[in-house]
Amino acid sequence: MKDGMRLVVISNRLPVSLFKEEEEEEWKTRQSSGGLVTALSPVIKDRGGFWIGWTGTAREDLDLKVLKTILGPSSKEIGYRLIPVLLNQDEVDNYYHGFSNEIIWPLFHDLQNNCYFYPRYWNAYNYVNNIFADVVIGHSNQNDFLWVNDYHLIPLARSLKEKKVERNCFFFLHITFPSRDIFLKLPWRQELVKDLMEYRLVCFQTWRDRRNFIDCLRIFDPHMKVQGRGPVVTVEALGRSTRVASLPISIDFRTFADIASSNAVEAKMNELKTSMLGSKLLLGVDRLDYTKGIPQKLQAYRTALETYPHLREKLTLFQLLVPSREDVPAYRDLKRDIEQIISQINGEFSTSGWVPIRHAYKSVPREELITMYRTADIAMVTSLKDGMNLVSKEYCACRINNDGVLILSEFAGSASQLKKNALLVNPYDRETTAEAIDRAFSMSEKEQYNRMSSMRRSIRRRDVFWWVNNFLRVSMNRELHDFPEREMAPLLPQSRVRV
Ligand code: ADQ
Repeated sequence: MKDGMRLVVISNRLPVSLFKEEEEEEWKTRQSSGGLVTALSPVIKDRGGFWIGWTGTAREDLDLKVLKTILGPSSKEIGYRLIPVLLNQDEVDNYYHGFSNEIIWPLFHDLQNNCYFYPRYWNAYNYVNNIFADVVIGHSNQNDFLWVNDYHLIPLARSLKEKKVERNCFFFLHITFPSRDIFLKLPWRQELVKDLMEYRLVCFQTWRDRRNFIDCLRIFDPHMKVQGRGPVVTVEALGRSTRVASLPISIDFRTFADIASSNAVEAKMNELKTSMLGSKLLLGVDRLDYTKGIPQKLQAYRTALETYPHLREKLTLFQLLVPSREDVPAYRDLKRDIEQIISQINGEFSTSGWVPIRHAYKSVPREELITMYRTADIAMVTSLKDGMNLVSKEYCACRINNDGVLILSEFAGSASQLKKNALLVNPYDRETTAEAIDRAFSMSEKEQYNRMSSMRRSIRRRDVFWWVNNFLRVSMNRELHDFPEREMAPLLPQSRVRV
């Protein structure tokens, strides 16, 4: 390990969540789903390192001795250490449900009507970032590479600085950065851009996000300077200088493709195909979130069934929904709306032998998900806005025969990479989205092959390891091989669980 540098990932949540079975006392852990975990886990696992994050449960509900005994074996099982941050119920309500999920998440996805700009949320956001800073200080040293992830932790570098602690902090924003007209609605807008400038690198998913950030900075510092060209530039603004980059996240392409070609998946795929009784499969896989455009997808499918009657009984929509943020009212409302639309469409179009929409509301094991990707003739992503969207890339990775069609929202970050070969749609435009469904349904094998093989090449070349390598390179001129392989990162002597 060069210079004793360790890879430390910091994010709101640890990559495992704690849960209890109904009527059972014993805590268990489950690996979390979600883009960030999917993307980073293979990397830390293979290269050593540790992960700092909140346990996902309020500390009032946790027995701390038990917590240590759960996280120890979990760390061993997943191959890297998990360092918990403990938050009480009030902090969870105001920092997580409040500032993160009711301000930044909707605002950055252009849905300002879903925002509640309560000052107590802002105070809790800063307070909790201070708690994270204390845990970081207790477990890391000056040599470590601190990779801070996402919008929950924007003030972390500033918190460390205020505590007069020097750390190498680099930031990646997984969600989009909004245009200035939207961003300016935030009461704490200047504070947030200043906080981002405290990192040595601020990295976005796409050029568009980076351009939006630089546009916002310009409002607060008209004399700002941008030096350089290409994916990484140096920005001098607000009395600080930092590098600002865009680097699209990706997936572990090879693992997805390998599992997709396994005998087990092949067998399950055949079973699933038989159960489709000759109908083609149109697949949706989304976290149940109002940014994913799920009602829009269902309505476009309804329009397709109305406008193109030959699709009836010949194209079935399977919508997989992973439960998410169930404590937030907007998410509960969305679930209800989706169920209503599904039952209306099924009521309207079902025949004695066919139900147009099947759906499942659960997180499914990876092999099952990959079986769905392999079986689906068409995958459809209709995000109203999305930082990247890993589902679109996972679907392509699993199409090992270079067939299948991807219908992709032009508002997903992955559209900038896949726009030539996916069928791009504006999910607000129901008629043209329905037309894309019909076009995908009738696309020739040759066209499918040409489009899919090209998308797969691009995703294979720029997989998650490419993403991590480039992030390390632009951050500190490091490569993945500068970090140890397959070895648990040693903890510092002063390390302890902060209780
Ligand atoms: P997310 O909003 O969570 O991520 P996305 O990129 O689509 O969105 O990732 C979702 C992940 O969950 C995928 O890896 C998918 O396989 C998995 N998943 C979805 N439904 C599932 C189910 N029912 N069962 C099991 N797994 C399921 C955020 C940003 C995105 C960005 C990622 C990564 O909002 O824009 O792409 O981070 O940076």
